[in-house]
Amino acid sequence: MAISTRVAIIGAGPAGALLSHILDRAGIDSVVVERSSRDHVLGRIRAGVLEWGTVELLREVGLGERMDAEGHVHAVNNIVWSGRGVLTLDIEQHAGSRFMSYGQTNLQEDLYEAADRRGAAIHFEAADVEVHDVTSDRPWLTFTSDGEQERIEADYIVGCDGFHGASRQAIPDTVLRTYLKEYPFGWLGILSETPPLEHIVYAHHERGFALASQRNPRLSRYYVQCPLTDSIDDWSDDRFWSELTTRLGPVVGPSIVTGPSIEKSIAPLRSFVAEPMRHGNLFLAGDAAHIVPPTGAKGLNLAVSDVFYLSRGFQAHYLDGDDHYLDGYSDMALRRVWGSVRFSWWLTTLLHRFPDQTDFDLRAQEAELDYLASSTHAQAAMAEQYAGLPFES
Ligand code: RFL
Ligand code: PHB
Repeated sequence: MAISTRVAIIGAGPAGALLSHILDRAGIDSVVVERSSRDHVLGRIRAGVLEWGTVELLREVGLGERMDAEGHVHAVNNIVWSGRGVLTLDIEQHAGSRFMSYGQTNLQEDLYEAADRRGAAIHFEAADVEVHDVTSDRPWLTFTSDGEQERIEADYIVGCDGFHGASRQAIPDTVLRTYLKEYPFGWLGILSETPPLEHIVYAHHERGFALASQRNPRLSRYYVQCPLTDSIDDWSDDRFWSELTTRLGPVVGPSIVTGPSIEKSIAPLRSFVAEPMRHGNLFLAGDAAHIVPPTGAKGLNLAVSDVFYLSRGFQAHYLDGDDHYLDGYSDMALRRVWGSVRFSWWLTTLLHRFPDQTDFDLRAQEAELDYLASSTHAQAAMAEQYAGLPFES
């Protein structure tokens, strides 16, 4: 027996779970298939910074309560380099909006709790997901659950299955254009149950990039740039703290409260875009269509803006018989995607140490940072992009 629904969603990460949540509020039924177990998805430590547009959207769809109680609202972030003082970038002053520290893990918990409350159809541990007939009026997908093959028929299929998912592969090579840039380093990230610094601090240092971030008043998140060949076994806690405090420099470094790490992982950095984000009745959203290096804190926010555009399109289609948002989805989403891709690439290039970098390149980076410190125009441009470009109407 096939399951029948309006929108079949592949992947229950933030993009897929949020899309099914918003559609449900609009009375549009959907079914979600997720490859991993619920605990596995909830155990992933990822993003931590929400743009204000993301915060407002989450509030609007009834997901704001815990976020507002536990999230930390910031008006500024800090940048340090060359052992100089701290550049405080006033995002609120320049861009007119603030941003929030709230872990993706917490948002994912909020999404699953909301899904439980409404009895949402999420099939976890769905193996071998394949999509079929995406250019027909009734595309369908198959998956295996407990050894049984299942089939879902839908009006639309949405691939929210991340960078390594199955949905993008269903778009023929003759249609799909991809753009990839891989950076020659990764980020080693740790979580520690220690009080964080008050503000987020980005550091450019000749030994490499570092970042001090946070999850809540008792939980800190820190990153250092490392070679891709490193493994977490190369990084004892002592080595990590020593490297982090050195890179944060003499003004900020001594303020770090160290303690045992409770999570440690290395992530590669890449920029990737797949165009178009629609083929027939298959749509792509979030990391399934694009990846940014985490330096600009944009990945989760882009997943949310894709879902905003797409859910608006489905509502216009089902409630008003109007397809112009669905038809414009790929172009509209990609305009915002490329804005964030460009910003994330720029900030990554500005703040990291590249293996083949010459002394000239290093001084040019420092000169650009000095310019940022001295020019309110440069600060305004950075603040506007960090705060997040507006959603198109
Ligand atoms: P996800 O979260 O990867 O979820 C995809 C889901 O699809 C499932 N899946 C499949 N399901 C069924 N069949 C298949 N064949 C499947 N293949 C995969 C997966 O199990 C998974 O559950 O994608 P989504 O929903 O698009 O969300 C994107 C965000 O997770 C990602 O962009 C951010 O985490 C990126 N990111 C950050 N973004 C921000 O906006 N602000 C930040 O501060 C920020 N920091 C970060 C980050 C990512 C990082 N890493 C680990 C790359 C920091 C780091 C270190
Ligand atoms: C995080 O808190 O995980 C974080 C913060 C800022 C970034 C990237 C990640 O740019």
